[in-house]
Amino acid sequence: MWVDLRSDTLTRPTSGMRRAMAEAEVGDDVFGEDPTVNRLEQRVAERLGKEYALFMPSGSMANQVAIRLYTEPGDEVVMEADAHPFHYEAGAAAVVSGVTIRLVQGRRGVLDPAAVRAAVRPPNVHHAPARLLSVENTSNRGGGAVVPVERCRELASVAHEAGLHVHLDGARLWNAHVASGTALADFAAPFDVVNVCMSKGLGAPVGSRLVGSRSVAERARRFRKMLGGGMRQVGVLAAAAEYALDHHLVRLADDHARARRLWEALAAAGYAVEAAPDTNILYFGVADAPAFVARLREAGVGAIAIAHDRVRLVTHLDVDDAGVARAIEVFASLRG
Ligand code: TLP
Repeated sequence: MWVDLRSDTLTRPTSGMRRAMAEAEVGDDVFGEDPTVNRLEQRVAERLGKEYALFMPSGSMANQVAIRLYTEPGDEVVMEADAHPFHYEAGAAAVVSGVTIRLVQGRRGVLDPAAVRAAVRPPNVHHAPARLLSVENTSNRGGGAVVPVERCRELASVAHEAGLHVHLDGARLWNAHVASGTALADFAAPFDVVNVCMSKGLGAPVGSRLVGSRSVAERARRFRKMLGGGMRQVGVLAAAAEYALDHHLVRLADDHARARRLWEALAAAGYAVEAAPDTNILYFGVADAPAFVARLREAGVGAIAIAHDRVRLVTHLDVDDAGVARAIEVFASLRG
């Protein structure tokens, strides 16, 4: 039995999802004529309480377009030290937008408003002017931590007062919503623009949405085209995302419960676990993470060494209770 806990991006479309994809009504989305895309855009926008939700091929492109929307070359973007656009987007902000990134240390990936205020420097000829704050909810490298809605509001208001726009990297906002009970629209409200991914916990094969006002979406549509993200009969992907919203949102609670079970078992077995997971991501420390991950793989468990001494596990749609039980056995045997 292979239990793949490397990422929630690994999920394969279920048979129901594949059927929805096969039956999707499609058109050319660059012409704005794909009915399934248009319907999904409206549904996601409504759920997030914004005017528009533009289909994006990936979360990385959504984040990069968000940065491009609010900056010019030579500007600065502020984000938490563990943020995805800094660590995992191939340096795109430097290339696509020509910006510098200012990192602010938070706790479990969650920023402190006072630290953000302190990081935004007053206008001065020596400085790259800060134009955008990017907030990640949940925080991936922060152990899937939920940024509570009050914190989101405080961060946005500090940034807005300082004249910055505010972006939410909500690749896993669905998890934050299910774990906290906070409405998606309440989470999204403080932000000028929001990225939500359908291809993580929700289990769609491809696609994210960039959500904001109609005028933001119109400008984003141009940058999406510029980056080669204008796609044609993309309704087959939108149908998968729509199916995911209908069938895979509430069940994220199962992933969270399984992550918790894993964390408890690892702690009981003496692993150096980090904080108990809020959602579906957990980390533990080990002396030689790549070697340990290789041993796990041999024993049938997929994990990622995200640093020389730190391992990540992620629960998702394709890992059930039996998978978690098996993983727990393997972890126990590698300790013994
Ligand atoms: N995260 C992936 C990897 O890139 C690390 C993963 O396995 O977790 N924002 C956040 C918070 C993300 O975690 C990710 C993907 C993205 C954006 C980018 O989404 P994609 O992979 O669609 O470009």
